[in-house]
Amino acid sequence: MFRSSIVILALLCCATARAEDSAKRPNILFLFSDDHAINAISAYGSNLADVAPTPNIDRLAQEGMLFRNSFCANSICGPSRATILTGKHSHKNGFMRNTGKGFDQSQWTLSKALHAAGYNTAIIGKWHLMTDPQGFDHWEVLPGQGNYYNPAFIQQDGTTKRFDGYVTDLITDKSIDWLDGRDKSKPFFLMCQHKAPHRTFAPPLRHLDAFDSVEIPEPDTLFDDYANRSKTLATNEMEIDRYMDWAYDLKVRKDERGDVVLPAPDRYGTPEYNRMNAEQKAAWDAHFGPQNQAFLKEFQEGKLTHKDLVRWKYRRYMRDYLGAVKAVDESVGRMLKYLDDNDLAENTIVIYSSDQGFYLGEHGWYDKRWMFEESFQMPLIVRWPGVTKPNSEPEQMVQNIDYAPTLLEAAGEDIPAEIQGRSLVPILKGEDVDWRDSLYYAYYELGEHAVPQHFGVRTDRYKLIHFPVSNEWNMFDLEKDPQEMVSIYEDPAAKEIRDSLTKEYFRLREFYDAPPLPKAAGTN
Ligand code: SGN
Ligand code: CA
Repeated sequence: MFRSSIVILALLCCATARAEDSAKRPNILFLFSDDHAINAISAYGSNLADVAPTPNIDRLAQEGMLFRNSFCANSICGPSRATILTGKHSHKNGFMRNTGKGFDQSQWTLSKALHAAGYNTAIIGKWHLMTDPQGFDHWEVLPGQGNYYNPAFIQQDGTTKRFDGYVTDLITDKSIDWLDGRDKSKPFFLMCQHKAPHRTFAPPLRHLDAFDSVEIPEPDTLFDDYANRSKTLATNEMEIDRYMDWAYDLKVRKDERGDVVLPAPDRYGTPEYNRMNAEQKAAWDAHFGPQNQAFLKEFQEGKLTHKDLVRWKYRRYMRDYLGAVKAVDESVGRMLKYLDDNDLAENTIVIYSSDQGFYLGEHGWYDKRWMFEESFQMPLIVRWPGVTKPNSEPEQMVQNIDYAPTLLEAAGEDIPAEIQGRSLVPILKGEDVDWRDSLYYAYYELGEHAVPQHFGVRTDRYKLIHFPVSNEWNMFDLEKDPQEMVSIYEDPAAKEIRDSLTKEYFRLREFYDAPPLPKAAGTN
């Protein structure tokens, strides 16, 4: 009897010690959006951000650390998410493009590792990796790209259920509900992942007119002529001018147009509008109807020059995009408030990021994919109370391969040797750390938006981009030419830096064990 009491006591002590340990392990709240450019986050500072502040994301930056030199490994949705989950470049996790067989769930992932380490894990919102999520106690995800209005969510039992409302609000409600009902004996890892502000850039009804009366500044490169760089820049299909769809992106429906024939394209119809209920349609029509009529009249009367037309599209695009961002920012505010109200803020790491950057008219574009700064950059803000110095901005170049090892170390777990990224924990702690001085980039998609496969290296000052199919190289001095308008690859004065960057590019390809490059066109 006496002996068994001792055993029980010892077991209890052990369990208590473990419970205390796990109480100390930080919760992780991963707030993620889709296609949110840093130029649309006021904490990062830009002309645009001045007219469209993001106070809640900014609060996170003021209370935490904002990474100015944060980049993705492959600027496209599924691949970025696969990299975050695995800590590896696309060629190592197998998810190289959005199309294909889907994410290989037999491999190591951050969610499985944190789950095994005793975390209560969940993912809610956009997933986009095709195979069902694994390593999550709870998941509820959008099918594919998902919808903005009255969206469907795939349930864990495999069924799909449609919910009334606006997608960003629903993802937030569901995230808060999960936090409320979670297993409170464990630390949590919640990935709250928005669809917004992804194409079709649909704002919530409450923000339809939020930017109607502000002057939206225009990027210097809106009318880029694509000279002095790879010839593939001019053959892409992501220009606002030629590739924004009238109904789908620009919200000018066919049934509103009468006999007005707009310049192509006009491919998609109006999927979001068709999902709305009568009340939602009425609010949408009340907002867009009169504006569209005024525009169509001017257009029909021949009052708009080609540049006027591009500017009109740009403004419509930006108002809608920024309206969608405003709701994401409100979501961040609600999530932070939940942590405050529930005494969770102190022991929770909060991260704000997005799968890649996005063109907000720079180079005349929307969409992402290119290794140019606007889409290569990824927002990254981390608040870890007691660890990150408030309002700090580290210099180091970081990449989404670093997220998984960072969160593992934060959770007190070992980092598997196969992981290619590095833990950011020393940087978060403000320690002096011997860090990488170059990043590797690889883009593999073929098809939509006609951006060619390309690969490259970036240092703190220079960038080298390799287009193997057209057998071209571009190089930029980011200090002298931050908008990347003139390649200096052929410039004899840049020979030394070109040689060292080329060497570094091939070194990195070897270091990350990259697969062979695609062949030049016309060769086999
Ligand atoms: C969709 C969009 C594209 C976008 C890709 C990838 N077309 O296919 O414009 O580049 O997603 O975006 S759409 O007609 O379906 O809107 S990603 O963020 O998922 O990678
Ligand atoms: Ca994306």
